[in-house]
Amino acid sequence: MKHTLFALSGAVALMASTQVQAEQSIVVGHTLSPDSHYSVGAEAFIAKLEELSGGEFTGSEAPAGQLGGERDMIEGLQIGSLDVVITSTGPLGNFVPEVYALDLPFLFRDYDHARAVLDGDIGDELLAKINENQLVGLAWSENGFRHVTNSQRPVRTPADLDGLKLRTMENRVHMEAFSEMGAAPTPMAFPELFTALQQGVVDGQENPVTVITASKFWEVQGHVSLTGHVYSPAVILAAPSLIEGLTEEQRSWFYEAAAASATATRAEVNRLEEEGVALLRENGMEVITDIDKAPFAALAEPAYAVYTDQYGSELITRIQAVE
Ligand code: EAX
Repeated sequence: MKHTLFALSGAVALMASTQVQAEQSIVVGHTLSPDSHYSVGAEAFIAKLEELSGGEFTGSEAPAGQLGGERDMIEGLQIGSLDVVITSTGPLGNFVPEVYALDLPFLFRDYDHARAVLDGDIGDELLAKINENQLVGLAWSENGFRHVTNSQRPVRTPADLDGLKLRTMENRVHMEAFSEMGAAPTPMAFPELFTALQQGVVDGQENPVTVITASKFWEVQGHVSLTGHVYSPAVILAAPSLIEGLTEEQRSWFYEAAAASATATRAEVNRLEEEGVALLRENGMEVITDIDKAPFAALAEPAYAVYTDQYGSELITRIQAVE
C-alpha cells in the first residue's frame, strides 16, 4: 500500500515537472490601441519574458479592450481567467482602496516626483497592499498626467467646466473631484468611451496626451486644456493563480519582464509628452496651455476625503515630502 502511494506521488511530481517545462503562453491585456505606450510596454514585457525564460514562456498581446475594460480585467485576474494586465489605477481603488492615495488631484508635482514615489518605499508598500487583494502587483508603470478634452468650448477656468458631461474613470476620487469642480461626472469603462464621445452621450473626457493621441480623440473632440489635474499611474498586474504556480526562478522572470515593460513605457510617455501636443494641434485640436491650476486645485480639495476619511493623511504627507 505504502509502495503504491509512493509510486503515485512520484508520478504526480513527474507530471508537475513536465508541466512546468512545457511552453506556457501568456496573454497581456490592456485597453489602448496597438500603437499606444501600453503596447510598447506589453511588447517589452513579452520580449523580456521570452528572453529570460529561453522560450519556456511565450507571450501575446490583447490590446484595445479585447478582454474587457480595466475593471473587468482586474476581476479576470482575481478569478484566474486572465494572465497579465496593464491597467491605470482608475478602477483599482474599488479593489484596493489604499491605492486611492495615488489618484488624488494635484498631488504629484511632475513626472520625476511621481516616478520617485512609485519607485520608492511607498510604491513597494502599495504593491504589497495590492497583493493582499487576490492580485499580484508586478511593477508600477505609467499612463501620465491627465488633461480635459471636450467638444463644446475651450476650458480655461473651473467655470468653463460648469455642467459639462464629462466621462471619468470608475474612480470615486476622480468623480468627487470633478463634481466639486462643477462638471457632471459620468463614470464609464474606456472601451465605451470613443463611441460615447462620438454620439454625444458625454461632452468630454480626461486622459493623458499619450491616450488622447493613441485613441485619436481629435476625431470627436475639438478642445483640449492642459489641466494636468491628476497623475495617472499604471500598474502591471498578474493573476495569483498564475504566479503561485511558478518556481522562484520563473517568478523572477515575470518581475524582471514587468520592470523592463515599465521602463519602455515611461520612455514612450516622455517622447509623447514632447511631441504629443504638436500632434494634437496638427490634427485640429485647439490646445489651451496657459491654465491657472490653483482654482481647480482649491475646488478639488474635498475629494481628498474619499481617501483620508478611511486612512488619514499620513501617506499623503509622505508622498508630498518625496523629493
Ligand atoms: O489606462 O480609462 C482610462 O481613461 C485610462 O486612462 C485608459 O483606459 C488607459
